[in-house]
Amino acid sequence: MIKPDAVQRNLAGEIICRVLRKGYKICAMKMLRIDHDLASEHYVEHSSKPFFGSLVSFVTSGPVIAIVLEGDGVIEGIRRLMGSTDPKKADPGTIRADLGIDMARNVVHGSDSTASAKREISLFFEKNEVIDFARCDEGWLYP
Ligand code: IDP
Ligand code: MG
Repeated sequence: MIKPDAVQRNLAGEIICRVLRKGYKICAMKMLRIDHDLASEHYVEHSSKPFFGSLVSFVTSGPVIAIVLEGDGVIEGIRRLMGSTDPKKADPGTIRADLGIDMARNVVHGSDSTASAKREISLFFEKNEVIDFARCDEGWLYP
């Protein structure tokens, strides 16, 4: 997910470009304004943390772009492209190090496991909104 700070700063193209250049496929994408309930559900694992309130208000402060990606090892791969949660500690060359400002304004969210990806995708997308490339012509499978 491209967070509101990145949408506001017109960084969405740069972020999507990095992800596509790596070879991952976009299976679904939508811009939306997350409401309080969806944000709370999305970040439920952090509901007891002291930063939960500010996290929810930040992620609901403006539009986000939710994206479903496909690719070999995509979950771990995207987390590597994103870099550490704190942009100040993230490795140079990662999205968060290069574009992020601080813990809140760290420009992107990425699912951290297959289970959380499934859960999060279902919060944002209907099944028929997600492209299944395996059901497209062979040429679409891999570049
Ligand atoms: P992640 O986004 O790298 O998976 P998580 O630990 O899942 O990091 O935290 C979710 C989001 O909550 C982070 O991206 C960050 O924006 C925010 N966050 C995490 N830890 C802190 C903190 O200690 N202070 C403020 N915000 C935090
Ligand atoms: Mg996380």
